[in-house]
Amino acid sequence: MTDITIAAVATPLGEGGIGVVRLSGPDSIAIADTIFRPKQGKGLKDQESYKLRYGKVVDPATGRTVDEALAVAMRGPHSYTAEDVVELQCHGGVVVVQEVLELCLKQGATLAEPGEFTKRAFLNGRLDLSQAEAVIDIVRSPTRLGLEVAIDQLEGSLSQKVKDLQEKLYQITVRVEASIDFPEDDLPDVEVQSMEETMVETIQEMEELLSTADEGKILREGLMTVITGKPNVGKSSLLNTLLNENRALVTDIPGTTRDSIEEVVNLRGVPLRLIDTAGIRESSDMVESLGVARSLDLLEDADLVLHVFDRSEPLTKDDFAVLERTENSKRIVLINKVDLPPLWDVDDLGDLHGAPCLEMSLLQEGSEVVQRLADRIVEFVGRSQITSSAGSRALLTRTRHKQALQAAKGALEESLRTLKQGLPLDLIAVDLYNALEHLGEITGETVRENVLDRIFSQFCIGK
Ligand SMILES: Nc1nc2c(ncn2[C@@H]2O[C@H](COP(=O)(O)OP(=O)(O)OP(=O)(O)O)[C@@H](O)[C@H]2O)c(=O)[nH]1
Ligand SMILES: [Mg+2]
Repeated sequence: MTDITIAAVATPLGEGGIGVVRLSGPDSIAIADTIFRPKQGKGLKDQESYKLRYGKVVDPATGRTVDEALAVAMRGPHSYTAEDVVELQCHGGVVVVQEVLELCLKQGATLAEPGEFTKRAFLNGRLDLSQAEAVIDIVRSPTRLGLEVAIDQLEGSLSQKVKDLQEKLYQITVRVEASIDFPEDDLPDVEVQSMEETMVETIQEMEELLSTADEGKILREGLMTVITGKPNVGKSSLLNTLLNENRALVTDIPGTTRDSIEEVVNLRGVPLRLIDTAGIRESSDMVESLGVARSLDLLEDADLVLHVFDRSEPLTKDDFAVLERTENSKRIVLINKVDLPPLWDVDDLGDLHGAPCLEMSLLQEGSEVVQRLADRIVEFVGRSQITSSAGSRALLTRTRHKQALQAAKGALEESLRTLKQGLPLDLIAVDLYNALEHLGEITGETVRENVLDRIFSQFCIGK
């Protein structure tokens, strides 16, 4: 455990009912006692854990009252970080919480880095890494379903599944180690066969868990859905229709949207991170070309592309240029403005490689379009699978988990091959240890410092 005591504002910056300043570390109670004067009774040092005290926060240098507040001490290991923690609940104003925080820093606390409280909970063994990651997922969850998955992960659904896999690998490793001293030929066939069976079974279980990765990622982050097309086809109208509000400017002037606009919509339980972008065309206008460049970047990262066309205007090379860009993406083709006389039909778009195609009039249909599009999107992500599974089984929610599990599976497959070839058992043991190490990356047993830093730097300060 560290001897540095950290402090941070734990609530969002702004006006609110309360604002919480949080301390964690060996001196948190002593530091709090230098600035908190309880109305009655003794300082926090002589108070029971978890007991809320009413009093004032006072600058010890000047005797000036900074705020009235409630204070609570939570002694380690029974606290969020497993260290001594104090929370000062002040009035929720920008200046007041900042002043209370500065007093804590003057009295010897160090400003916490993003996610440092949760990182300490992990380093002190109160949470494993996948559980610590779930904390940030709870804070950021885009929908209720996403929240359920995050809560399950915090409660250990993924950790338990990984532990089960580790246990199986340990069992095989123990048997391999025990047989290493035997000459090759003496290893009974039944023993080899039974090891093989356990390996095959474990590989299958790993595959099952791997198959949850897409679904887990969508629930955690939302499906990154980029609306694209040349200018003036109705992209912003589509965003507004899906949101059911006038979020983006809609005009009949091509090039209205300059910068991308992102909003989250919940489409029958599927969280969509819906991004309206600048219409793509060659432009001499500097701002517009910057917007177009951003649109193209977003297309690269999209999980799903909604490509909008205007059937009342002739197809141009801009339409086909975008089509070419999205050739390798999952895309849905939306042919808009069918209330106007048509100038082309869908065959003119050429081979769409099986992309679903929908004709619509955003001007006339409104909510009906939403229903039809929702059907297609839900089909696309296979939501029946999502609702039935979320909340009841372990899901891989991050690319990090997926990569580690893939590596573990690869190592285990290698050891199976080695066993089948009748090669020396110590070779098998090496691969098994590799597989165990990769599994340990998910729960954080074997993870490197720089990976930890990367994970926790995504958190907010005070979490
Ligand atoms: N007749 C008709 N007009 C539509 C329809 N959908 C959108 N429009 C009109 O088309 C024009 C352009 O719509 P926007 O939603 O701003 O188009 P955009 O693709 O976002 O355009 P940029 O931001 O310039 O790229 C507006 O005048 C809309 O009212 C439709 O289904 N039928
Ligand atoms: Mg627009």
